[in-house]
Amino acid sequence: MMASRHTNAKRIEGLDKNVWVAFTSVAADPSIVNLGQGYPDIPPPSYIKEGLAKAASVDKMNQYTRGFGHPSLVKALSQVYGKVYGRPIDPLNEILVTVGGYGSLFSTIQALVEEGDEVIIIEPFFDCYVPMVRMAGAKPVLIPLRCSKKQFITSADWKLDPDELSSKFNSKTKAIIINNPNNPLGKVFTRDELQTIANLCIEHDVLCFSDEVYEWITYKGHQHIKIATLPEMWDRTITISSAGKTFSVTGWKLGWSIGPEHLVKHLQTVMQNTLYTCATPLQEAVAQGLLLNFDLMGQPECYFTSLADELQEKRDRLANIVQAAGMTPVIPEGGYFMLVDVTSLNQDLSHMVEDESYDYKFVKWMIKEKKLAAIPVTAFVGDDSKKHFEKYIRLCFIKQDSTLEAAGNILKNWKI
Ligand code: IK2
Repeated sequence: MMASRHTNAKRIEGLDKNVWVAFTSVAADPSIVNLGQGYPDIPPPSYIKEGLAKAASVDKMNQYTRGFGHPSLVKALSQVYGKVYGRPIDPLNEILVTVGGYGSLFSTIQALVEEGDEVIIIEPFFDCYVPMVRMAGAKPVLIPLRCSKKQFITSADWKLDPDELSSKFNSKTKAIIINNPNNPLGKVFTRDELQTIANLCIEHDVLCFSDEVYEWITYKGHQHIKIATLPEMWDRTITISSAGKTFSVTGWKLGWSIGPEHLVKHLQTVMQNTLYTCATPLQEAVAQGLLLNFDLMGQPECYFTSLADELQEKRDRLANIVQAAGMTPVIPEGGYFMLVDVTSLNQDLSHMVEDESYDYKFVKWMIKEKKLAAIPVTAFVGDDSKKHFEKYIRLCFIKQDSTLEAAGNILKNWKI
């Protein structure tokens, strides 16, 4: 065939592989127990579903709404986050509503990162950060969290080396992306850790993009702190969150970025020239859900905190199942994923010829032979760190007890 001149644009060169595209097709097979992609199989709160039905029954709610965020949603967000940040949030100028956490990350990076810039990303990272930085023409600069403990590991044992972090900042550094709580590790950054990052941002005049889609999901003894609330950080931080994660409705794909007007106005420029607006009834339903829980804040029924209470039991249950099967879990402080070290299983995969990391082979083998799906952890790191992460898989535990039990039965009978 003649070489076509219709090749891909350079900005997407080398970005064709994607872990979700590769591994989510298994979700369609009902014989597989799926602890892979991070979506709940527990029902979302009934008021959120009812709120959507009610919104869609009003004629005008089925038409376009304000581009940067439906008025009732940005108002509800400013109310909830005004309380969390301890400062008034201007609903029209300091918030952008867009398509999911993905859309928030994309509009942030497109709006503020320039060709030739460097962007620091902490490993393991949510996989889309690197391709989004590359699409903006910038260079991702990676730094790993490291763990020196061998037993009884929690996500708190994974730490940044402050000197190594400092060495990554230079005159080309435009931003650092943090994910707190972290996916896939579940790390919740302490105030001291955030202060170290903040000090470097201030010293080098660097922006911070803080992906906090799991902001409400932290377990007992751990507090989620917004880096934007540290001194001098509001003016240089965009904080990203997601309705999908907040209300267990990942299929709704609504997200928001919050930050100072002088930054958010550029995200709004990206929004008005790409997607323009998001689905009106979904925004109305999320607004009503936020207001309902705003009134309940501080009470046990508030979904912002009750979901974490429910998930803590599931986390502990999965950790016990994994340990009983002879594997080593990394107990997460937040989020709804657990890393599991599978080294001790000594699973021989030398018959699998593909040129892939051990974890990719392991997960493919486990799906086929054991009917259990997970996500390989090297999807969340750069090439240089693969060797440190290839014996880990990621399990998702926002699942019904029956799903966790089915996974437990597979793991219990592993050696048979
Ligand atoms: N940021 C992080 C850290 C996320 O985890 C997600 C959601 N994706 O998770 C799926 C998985 O890891 O299995 C996003 C951003 C994107 O959020 P949204 O779904 O609202 O676009």
